[in-house]
Amino acid sequence: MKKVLTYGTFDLLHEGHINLLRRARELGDYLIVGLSNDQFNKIKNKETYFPFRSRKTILESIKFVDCVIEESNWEQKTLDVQKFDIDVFVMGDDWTGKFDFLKDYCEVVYLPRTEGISTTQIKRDLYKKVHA
Ligand code: C2G
Repeated sequence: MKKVLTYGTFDLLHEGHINLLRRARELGDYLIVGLSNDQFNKIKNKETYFPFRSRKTILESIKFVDCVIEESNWEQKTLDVQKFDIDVFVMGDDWTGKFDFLKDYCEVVYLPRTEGISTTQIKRDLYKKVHA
């Protein structure tokens, strides 16, 4: 079984996230998602609308996702790749090059981001609507 691993915050889930998860899953037979917990999002300077528990429930309901694990630090990836016997590590190409150190353990694939959508954009657009 070819196992794929990716990480993210996946707040205010949108089509860009789904496109990433679908393409990641298509690179293998089983997709594990390392979901950033609330403490790690503070380290990433990311304010989330939904707490970890809700974001986990939402992710687990997606047909492309087979398992959700917790992401709590920058250092866990190498361990996770070995622990879960990962064949392919996938991230959006805004991360190109950042995780090449994992090439010693598995294939590393950076997929083109979906243009024109982001959680930040959603928040900005909603703010404008409410304050127009
Ligand atoms: N993404 C995408 N297209 C978008 C928005 C996001 O392909 N329009 C991808 C990102 O490149 C990432 C994944 O969806 O691979 C999740 O995005 P975020 O939740 O923003 O994740 P991020 O904050 O980049 O966290 O250790 C890695 C980090 O946890 C990644």
